[in-house]
Amino acid sequence: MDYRFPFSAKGAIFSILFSLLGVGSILGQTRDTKEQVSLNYEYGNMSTFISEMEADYEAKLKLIGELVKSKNITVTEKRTDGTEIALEDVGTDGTPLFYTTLNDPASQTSRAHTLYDKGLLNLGLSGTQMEVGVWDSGVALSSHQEFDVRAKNADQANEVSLHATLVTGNLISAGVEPNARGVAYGAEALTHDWSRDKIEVAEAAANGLLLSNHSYGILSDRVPDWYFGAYIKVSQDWDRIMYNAPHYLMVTAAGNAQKSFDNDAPNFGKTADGFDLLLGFTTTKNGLTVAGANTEIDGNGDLKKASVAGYSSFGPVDDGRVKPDLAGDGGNILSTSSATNSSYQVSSGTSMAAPGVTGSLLLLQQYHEELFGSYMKAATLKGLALHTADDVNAKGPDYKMGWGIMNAKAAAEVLQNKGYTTLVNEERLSNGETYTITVNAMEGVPLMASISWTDPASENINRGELNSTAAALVNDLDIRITKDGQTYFPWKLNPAKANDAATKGDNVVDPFERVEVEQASGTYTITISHKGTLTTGLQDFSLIVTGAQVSECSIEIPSNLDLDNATEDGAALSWKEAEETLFEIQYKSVDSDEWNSELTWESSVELKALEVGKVYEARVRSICTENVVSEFSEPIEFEFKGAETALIENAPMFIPQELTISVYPNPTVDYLNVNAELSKDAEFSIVTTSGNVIQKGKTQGSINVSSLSAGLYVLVVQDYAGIKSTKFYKN
Ligand SMILES: [Ca+2]
Ligand SMILES: [Ca+2]
Ligand SMILES: [Ca+2]
Ligand SMILES: [Ca+2]
Repeated sequence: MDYRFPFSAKGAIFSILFSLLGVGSILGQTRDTKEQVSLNYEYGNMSTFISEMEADYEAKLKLIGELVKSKNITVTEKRTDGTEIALEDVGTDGTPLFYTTLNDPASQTSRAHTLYDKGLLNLGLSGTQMEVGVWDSGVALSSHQEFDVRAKNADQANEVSLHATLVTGNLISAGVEPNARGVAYGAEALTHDWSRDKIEVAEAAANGLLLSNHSYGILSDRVPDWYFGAYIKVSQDWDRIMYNAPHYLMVTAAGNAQKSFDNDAPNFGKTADGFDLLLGFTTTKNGLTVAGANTEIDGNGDLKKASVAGYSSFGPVDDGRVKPDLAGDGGNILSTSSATNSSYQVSSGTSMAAPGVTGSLLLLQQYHEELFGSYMKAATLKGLALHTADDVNAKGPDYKMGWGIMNAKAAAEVLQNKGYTTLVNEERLSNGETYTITVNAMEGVPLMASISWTDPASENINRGELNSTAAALVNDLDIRITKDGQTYFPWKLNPAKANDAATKGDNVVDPFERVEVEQASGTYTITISHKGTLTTGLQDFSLIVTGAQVSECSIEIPSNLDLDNATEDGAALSWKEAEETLFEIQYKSVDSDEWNSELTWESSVELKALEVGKVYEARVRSICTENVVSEFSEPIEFEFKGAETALIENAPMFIPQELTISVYPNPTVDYLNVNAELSKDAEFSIVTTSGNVIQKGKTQGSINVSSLSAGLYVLVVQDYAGIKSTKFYKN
């Protein structure tokens, strides 16, 4: 076989060596990694903007003072149901804008629990040493028993808030009370009150903050109707913060105004229908707006049922973008209360749905750093969440739950299979440029490609026009998939028919576009281009592709491992060759516990420095990416005697490779049938692409796989005739 580098092989070798040698990255968001995140930020832009916001904030304080005097307005209120309200902003038209906490009438729903130690994916993720920002009506009760020293009062606010404590607990509670364990239960929360929120976030983001949670919003019963769905100054400011700090993502609760009757002039339907209720920073282009849902998840982490919660505010925003972006469970969440250091409380609302999503996103950042040594850009993280959300109701997005229910398990699997069956690429488009890539579809699963980008803040904000359809989008990128003259378009929604199912076509409003090819087969071209002129000259974007055979690599256990020949200098071993596959050969003397390891793209290796008279064993495995590996083959044994070296006969490990297997149907749903001559002692195991055995037993041809969650697996069958593996897809 020729020595040749497959798909990005040099990088792969380097990173594989890196991880195999255990030089693994430092866990968590240490100072170094935070600096790394912010290394490429343009400090000038952010610090100028922070100064502007500081001046703006001082002016607002003055304005609020005058309003309070002249109109006898109450600045802060605490209602009997616990809702906290404060006058924090003034609109461009002079409207006082009150912030309100969003509780109203988790981890399972977002599938974050599958990422924990002993979870379905068993990734050991809990957010340890990761930081998440919380802005709320006050700071959390940092002395609560669930927080150890992990909840920090980060802006010296005096007000300890029940709401902030509930939100923070939902994010990081250790699980002293197991039913109240937070989604990222090892993470640190930097808690802040909502005054000066933009300024504080901008400073933290410039220093590497990745995520912040905002379970509050503008009070909906005190604004003119044109505010609903409008892209206003607040939306612009937050988009500018995210544009200047491209690793930072803001997560906001959609609001609980669905039944408020507060918008008398919605852009679709009647007031009572509940559409067009999004306000303020929930209408940003770059942030993630979370709806509340009621869900049912089964033991495999698969979504069984989902409906939008009765309180959750619907979109659309006036320019027709998909908002809210996605949904999480906000119903009856048990969390930390601020009453005492050991008290708890159940609450509901999009306030509780948002931290479930924020915490899951934090775990995905932690996972990405563990796998690849760096954090994702915010556009990549958001794109990943929207790409992998469980679609609900009609196919495609809608204005109630966006792209569907957050699925951290599916998102983690995309990262795990990167370079094998998925692509997660951070790219850049220059003005006038087109980006093209061809991919081979995996049979039996949909081919899906999406682009996500952090768009520059729009210069045009709404200052009072009711239901203005002017698009806030600045750089209009487009993704298409083509094959044999046929073009597949992305999803789009029509705000004039807000209750209708999504259609496919040219999307001119969203900074996230997803294209799907249902029965994909063969080679497809993915093209990314842009309309008009890129105002900034270039636009970074993140491309995610799933359901593709990115690498021809074989994830199967290498077969026919054998002793080729031996000389005085060493022994040569060989095995069956495979395309684009890196092999790891391990060998050791049988009286040693330490394996020696060698990596090669070839199907043979020469072992040197062997001691005459010693008995050695050797085994080999396939490596497709650093995270997609096969199990090791059964070892072979030989006594090294120079040219006289021979395999040790009757070694129980050496089995002639005569077993051939194939499986059907593939993809399968409930049963996988094995086509092979099997004895009654034949055994099987099912292995994830990252090498975890998740099911094993005896088989004589039919294996019940109904309990597996959807995804790619390797079936390993062992019988007297040998051991063979093949991959299959579970739908
Ligand atoms: Ca503050
Ligand atoms: Ca849908
Ligand atoms: Ca509107
Ligand atoms: Ca577009």
